[in-house]
Amino acid sequence: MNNTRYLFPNDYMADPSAHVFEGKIYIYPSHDWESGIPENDNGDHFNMKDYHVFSMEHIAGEVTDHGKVLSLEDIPWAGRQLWDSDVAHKNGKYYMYFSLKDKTDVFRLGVAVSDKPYGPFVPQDQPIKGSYSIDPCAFQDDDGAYYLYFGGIWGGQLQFFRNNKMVAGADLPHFHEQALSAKVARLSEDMLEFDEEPRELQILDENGKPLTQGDTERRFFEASWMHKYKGKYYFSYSTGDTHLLCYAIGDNPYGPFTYQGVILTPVVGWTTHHSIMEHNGRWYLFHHDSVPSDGKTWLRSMKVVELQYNANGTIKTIEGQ
Ligand code: FUB
Repeated sequence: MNNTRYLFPNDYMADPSAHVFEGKIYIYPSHDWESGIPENDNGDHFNMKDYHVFSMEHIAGEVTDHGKVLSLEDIPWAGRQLWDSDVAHKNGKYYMYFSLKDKTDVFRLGVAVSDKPYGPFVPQDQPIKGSYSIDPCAFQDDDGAYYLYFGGIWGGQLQFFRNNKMVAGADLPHFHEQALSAKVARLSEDMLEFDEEPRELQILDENGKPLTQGDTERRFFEASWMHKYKGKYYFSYSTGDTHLLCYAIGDNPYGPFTYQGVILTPVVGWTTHHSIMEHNGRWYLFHHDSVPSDGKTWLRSMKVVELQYNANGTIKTIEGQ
């Protein structure tokens, strides 16, 4: 498969997180809809209220919609906006991690549990203790340990936190200051809590210096994803207002990571968000764009395209348009 393929033309789905579970490809996207809320920098127009799960037998296969698997009204601590999610598998159970504003309009990370990869998922009564911001990615290392990566600036609210606490008056760093970055925490054995205080994930430039806030074409904005290729850890993310999917490579799940380049150039639509998955020895980039909705950035459609590596382990850039 070389060409980009839209996965589900019947409805708007974004932020696809893809995994192989029980021999099938499962996709966990956000569910976009026309809520009529005007666009703003806080992302209020992304007013999602439920999640669906999709599966396919192989990458070119028919896509099955397993229907609604978790809804806002089933989550006791819910305020509004179900943003990006991801799913992990451990000891026969499936754990869906999701981004949601609580009743005070602060983004937290929730977890919901199922016996099946296709749900339905039953939410915990409270968000994950100590969690904040958006875009969880659950990564399992070869020793079985799981790590949760998360964070997003602007509407994702990361700029209001320092050292894992909300700080009155905290905001984005200045142009020459170190950029805010994603957070990473190992998950507890039962997958329901952080097993440690979230750590700052450092992304370094070619001179070993942390990226700065003014370096908008390389610094972290949102959409964390982690995958492993030939023993190296690849942290990929969106640069948000410059609309790139980029990646950085490290030697362990915590980093530091060194910036490498662009995976995907800008797509149609403001946001860009992805996951990377191997299936039958080939690698794939799942992502979204707003072509089918004629550029409406809050109505996105999920896609898949093959991803290729160079011999030195760098990723070949894919054109978004
Ligand atoms: O889908 C809502 C938000 O848009 C996601 O959480 C962000 O990463 C961006 O894709």
